[in-house]
Amino acid sequence: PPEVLEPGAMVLRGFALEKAADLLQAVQQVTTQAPFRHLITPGGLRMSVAMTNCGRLGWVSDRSGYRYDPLDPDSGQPWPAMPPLLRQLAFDAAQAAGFPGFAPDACLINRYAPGTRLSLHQDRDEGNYAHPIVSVSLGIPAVFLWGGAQRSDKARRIALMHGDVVVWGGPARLRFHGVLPLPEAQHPLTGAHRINLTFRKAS
Ligand code: MD5
Ligand code: FE
Repeated sequence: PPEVLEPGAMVLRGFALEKAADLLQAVQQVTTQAPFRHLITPGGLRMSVAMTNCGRLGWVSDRSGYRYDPLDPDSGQPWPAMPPLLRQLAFDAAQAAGFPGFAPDACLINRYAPGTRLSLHQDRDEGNYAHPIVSVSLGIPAVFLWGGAQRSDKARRIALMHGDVVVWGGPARLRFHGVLPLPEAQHPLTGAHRINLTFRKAS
């Protein structure tokens, strides 16, 4: 049964488990076209999470700010198409969480190595906050920080394991959130990495 975090936000434990190996193979196809890279924040810091994208739009950051861009700035080429397996999983997870018809146009792929963290932030670069966000965790486990509407609100800690899917919609869509530094660990499918797929309708 889904774990409801608050209305609109739920954890679907193991929802991606049986497709995990195929999902990771599709990610590998994407990364041969658009390799993982460490983006620079508008403040000039190198992000510890390595990122790439697939789909019509990709999330990028540089000294000029954050944006969704149809072109990979490293290659000048469009991002690789979203593999149908990924698109379908996001659609199915959103539906299971009560958001039928989810049609993501952007899939951000985050790679965490031991020590990598994602500091508290909100996802505010999308055009319409009525669309949910679907997040798929693969590889070594992580502790997700789930805060409130204000950065200073106390954050809950949620363990996210290989195959877990979280859907963030409704009032939960704009919560502050982050990921604690990843521990040293090994997973048979990803080695010392956590891979997170974040599906969004960006425009
Ligand atoms: C991750 N990525 O585990 C997370 C999964 C990012 C990011 O946060 O921006 O790349 S997405 C988690 C998320 C998305 C939207 C809302 C909320 C959480 N939330 O309300 O907590 O790499
Ligand atoms: Fe986020």
